[in-house]
Amino acid sequence: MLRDENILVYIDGKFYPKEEAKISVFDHGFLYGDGVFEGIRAYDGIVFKLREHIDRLYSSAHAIMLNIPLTKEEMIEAVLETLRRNNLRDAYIRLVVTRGVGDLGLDPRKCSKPSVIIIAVPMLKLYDEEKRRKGISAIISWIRRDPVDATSHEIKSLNYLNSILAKIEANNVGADEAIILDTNGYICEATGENIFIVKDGKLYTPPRSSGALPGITASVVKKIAAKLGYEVIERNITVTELYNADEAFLTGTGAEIMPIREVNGRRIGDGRMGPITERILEEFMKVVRDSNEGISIY
Ligand code: PXG
Repeated sequence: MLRDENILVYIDGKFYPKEEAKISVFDHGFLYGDGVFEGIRAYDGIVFKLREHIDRLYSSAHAIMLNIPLTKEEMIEAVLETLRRNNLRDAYIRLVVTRGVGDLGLDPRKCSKPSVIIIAVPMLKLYDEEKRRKGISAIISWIRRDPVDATSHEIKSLNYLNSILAKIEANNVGADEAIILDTNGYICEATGENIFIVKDGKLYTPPRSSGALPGITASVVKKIAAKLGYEVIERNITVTELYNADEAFLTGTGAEIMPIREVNGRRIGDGRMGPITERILEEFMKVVRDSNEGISIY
């Protein structure tokens, strides 16, 4: 098993041992959070939905007028090469593109060369398996999601303070997660996961206009639900609807599918993983290992 301190990090076409993998303090990714990223997983030698993650990375970059110095095909190859160099089959991959080195003013025109960074580690475990069965506790954060006409989370940028502030509130009261509302007070998403509720056999999830990131896991879950015969409805969801849902769960690359057992002290459904969540999770764990759903490393 690869030890964490032995990992090789890709920076701008070269590989560096972890200790030497560094970027400039003048990089605007560091100074201003000016850049974009993706979190990707590989399961048993297959990078799950790699093409979709690369497409989203380039869409985020396009929205902030950042020209990634690699073609999509070259970027895919760089991700695969990073996994090969690290001998990984199961991995969590963090792909970051920063605006690059500039001066101490925020004008991105001063940054001539974006940097591409690829970090791959054996596997990120956000929650243990007991949490998976029992579900997580959540609070509703006071901080609202940046709306679509602000620093929208439709762009997966390096600006995550909006989510971090919500996470701090969850940490302060010992909750596992924070649910963030949109500017109109409807449910938006969690700090790094999309949200679904189940009511009377149907699934509901907030629309894109809430400012949530269009999640790749969420789109897979929508397809699985349809295949299993459950209707999925995208519409505004109120806090009261969440409290009274039969089931609720989060989706994300890191969290995969995570049931919610409690929100602000209100028990959700039976207070453990519900039957529809369980069926979707079971199917999801098959899909992530399907070679048609990703790109082979070796
Ligand atoms: N919303 C936000 C704000 C996210 O950052 C998702 C939803 C889920 O999207 P995907 O495409 O992954 O289904 C994300 C994804 C972490 C971590 O370290 C966060 C994400 C992905 C992986 C790890 O907390 N965010």
